Amino acid sequence: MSYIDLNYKPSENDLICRFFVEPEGNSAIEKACENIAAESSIGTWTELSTMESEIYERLGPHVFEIDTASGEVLIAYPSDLFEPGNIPEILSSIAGNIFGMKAVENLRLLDVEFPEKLARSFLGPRFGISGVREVLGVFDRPLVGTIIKPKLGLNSEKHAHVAYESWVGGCDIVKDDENLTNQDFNPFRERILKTLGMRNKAEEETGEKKIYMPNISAETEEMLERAEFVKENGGRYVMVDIVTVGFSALQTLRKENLGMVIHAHRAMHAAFTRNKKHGISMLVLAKLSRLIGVDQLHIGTAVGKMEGPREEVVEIKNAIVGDWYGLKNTFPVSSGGLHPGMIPALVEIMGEDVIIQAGGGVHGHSNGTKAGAMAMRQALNAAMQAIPLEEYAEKNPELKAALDKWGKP
Ligand code: CAP
Ligand code: MG
Repeated sequence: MSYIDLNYKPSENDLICRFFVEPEGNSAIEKACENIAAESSIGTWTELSTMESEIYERLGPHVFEIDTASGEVLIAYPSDLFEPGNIPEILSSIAGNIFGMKAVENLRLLDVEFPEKLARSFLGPRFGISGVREVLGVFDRPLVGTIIKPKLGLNSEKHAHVAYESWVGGCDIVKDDENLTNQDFNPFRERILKTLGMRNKAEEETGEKKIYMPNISAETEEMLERAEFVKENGGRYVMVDIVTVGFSALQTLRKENLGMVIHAHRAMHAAFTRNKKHGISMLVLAKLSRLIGVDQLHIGTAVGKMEGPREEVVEIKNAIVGDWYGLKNTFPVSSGGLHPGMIPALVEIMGEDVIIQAGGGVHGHSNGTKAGAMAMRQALNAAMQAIPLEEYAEKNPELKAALDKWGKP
């Protein structure tokens, strides 16, 4: 029973995977493809006395394209193989055992095209870009955010104060760092109360809506309790480390539908997205995140400290903002190694529908957090008016100090 059929034309009900396949040793790519198709669906390493031709016909995938030069392979899977609404099951099929098979030297899941029926079995984002903009009342520019730094160590009082300085300096959004949750030096519930109090103060003083994104990442039940606490105390957002909490926990959080914006941090993604020959692409992770229903997702910057070339970041952006079976879109977040000098390049790459976050690029400003936040907003104002930063800095000393310290890319 072969799974290779180069004449097969996928149906609209098929789920289609694009893989990069490097067979083991000198074995033929076709042999690797047979193993991948079998192990990711109905078969195993050997013929089965229990296999029925009806099962093979009904649920067997089709390897319908093999590019031996590039190693790219397309496999169409009957959607009946997959449980609607169940990300863990889908991944245990198309992104499970196959990565460990000896039949492949390297294997990378590059992209997945979901059939409409399967895609619609997920909730998708509750807010999407337009919903987030409604919450903030900002419609005509990128949003500017910061991450409280140092990553860990500030007590809740100081955390709230740094957040206040960031907001009054001009940040729309302040978030916890990905590894700040409920440590003794900064207990979660204490931090929430103090920081939301400072958010309210900053809103009164600036007349602008301000957002605090507390990191609720934890064991699932605890995570839901923390989300409830945030909501009870006037929070509008939660932040979650989607890879380390897991897809099942993320689906539970989205199903709870607490009415708060879900900001997705992707810490640990690079353990499997970075190697261009083995693992799972960030594009796939981004599509899964939108299906499950995150409203905002870190997708890279192309210009900052994290790896991820421009074309990859733009491809991911297009995948989470584009039309997709009527699912709401997900707000792209660019963060990591950014400072005011990088904003024009970032806006040119990402357009207006982007959330720009800088941690060190705000709190590392020579005149402190408030000046750093001011410099970010000044750089954004300049970029939106297509005024060169150096010219804009002549009348904006905070931006000038940032350019003096970090320059432009
Ligand atoms: C950025 C950040 C974010 C990264 C995550 C950090 O801080 O808070 O977690 O942006 O990377 O901890 O590095 P800086 P990505 O602004 O000081 O770099 O967005 O690529 O997932
Ligand atoms: Mg961080």
